[in-house]
Amino acid sequence: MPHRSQHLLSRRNLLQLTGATSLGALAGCTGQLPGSDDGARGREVSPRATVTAEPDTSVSLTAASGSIRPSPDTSTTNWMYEGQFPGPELRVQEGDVLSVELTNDLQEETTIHWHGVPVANPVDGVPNVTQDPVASGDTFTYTFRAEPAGTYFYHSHVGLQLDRGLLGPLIVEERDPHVEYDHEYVVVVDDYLPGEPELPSDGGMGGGGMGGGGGMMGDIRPPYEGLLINGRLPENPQTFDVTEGERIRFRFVNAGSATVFGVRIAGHEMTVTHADGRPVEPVDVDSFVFGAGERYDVVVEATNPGTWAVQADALDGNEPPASAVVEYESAGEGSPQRPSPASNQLRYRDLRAISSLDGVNGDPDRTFDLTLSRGRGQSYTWTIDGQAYPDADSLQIRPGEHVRIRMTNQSPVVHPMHLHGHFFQVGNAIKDTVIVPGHRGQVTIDFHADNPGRWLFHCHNLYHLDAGMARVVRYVE
Ligand SMILES: [Cu+2]
Repeated sequence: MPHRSQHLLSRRNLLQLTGATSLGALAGCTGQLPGSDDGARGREVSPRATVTAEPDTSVSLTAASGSIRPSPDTSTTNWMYEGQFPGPELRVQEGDVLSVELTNDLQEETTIHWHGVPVANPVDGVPNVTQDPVASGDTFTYTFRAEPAGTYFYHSHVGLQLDRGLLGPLIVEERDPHVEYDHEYVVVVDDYLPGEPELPSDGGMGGGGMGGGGGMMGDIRPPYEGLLINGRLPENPQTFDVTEGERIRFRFVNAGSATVFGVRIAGHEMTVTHADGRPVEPVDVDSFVFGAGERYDVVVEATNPGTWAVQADALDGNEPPASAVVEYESAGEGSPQRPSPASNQLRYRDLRAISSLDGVNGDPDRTFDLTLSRGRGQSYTWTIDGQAYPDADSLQIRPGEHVRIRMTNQSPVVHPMHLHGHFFQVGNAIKDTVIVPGHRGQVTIDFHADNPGRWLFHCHNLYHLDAGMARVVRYVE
């Protein structure tokens, strides 16, 4: 990271000088451990051991460079797993032990993170936090019990590799779904960046800036050349075949690196059944919005024969929407009908988890008040309470605690915040990634400290993460 020493200095100065915010934050920290700095004061709690049982499913994933063809006349070099983009769908039954041997055929180090799955800490895939990165030419085996059921995805957690194509869906099937459906499709929505991702250069407010607000606090969008559904540009859409009378489950994954998508299906209502893989009381909508790292499962009743577009618009970009097609058996030739404007969009407060999260009733044992903002100064940095990871204090918690994190977003752009290793309660939903709206948006999450280790808590906008918007949540005793 640039400006390491300067940064630490400025942070200390900030703590001394800007009483209000910092003191407020500390005061809100009930039961603050002695020394919230990364000193050696709290003794670290050992993580849960990784599973040693024989795997039910064993998979090999080789990360390597290759070429993709998102449309017939577009071809670029990408990084991917098993020569596929998105990577192979991994599908297991709830409770199964999954073993994945990663082989690194890239020229640089890599890891795999199992986004949303509360795995044991040593296999969480965060470089230099839970493991040494896997060097070029090396292998590393991730073994974990796949639970709870849900729609997840896996991706590299090194640098900007996710935006280079190192991602794929992970489906953990429930043994007893709370909704009925006849069959299902996985829909991976993504932003398409040919070539090597780069952090915006210093200043971060030059040409091409966008993101609502602009200026000092605005953001820059990577030079995306389109939006994808299952690796395909809109001129080359995938077709989902359906038969009248069927109920179809769509598992939507936002695998984008810097895009909030608004999703609609023309001619059909969607019944949202799962948020971030967790079952919710079914709620009918005509659209939903999701940030990088979020997932929604919906069930659609095929009662309106024809050819219809599945459409995902970038809310923060102006590329043509990512598209796929729902086509009834009976439909003739013809281009798909586009969806009507959204009139009944899903809101977080519509989400009610089917089963509640243990250990988060009543008052929290510990509360963190965290401010999300753009770093001061010239370099492109994003901060949590003025600190840019890795030059940032860990958030220390104790096993068994009910932990609350209150976030306030002092920037004009949204931050989809993701906690590794735990689900959290937000409103009446249980999720692992939540959008904190811009312009002083506030979101409070509660979780139960039931999975010891070091867990990254970060913005899932990959560029914000890479520019510092992360902290390690660390279990101490
Ligand atoms: Cu962010």
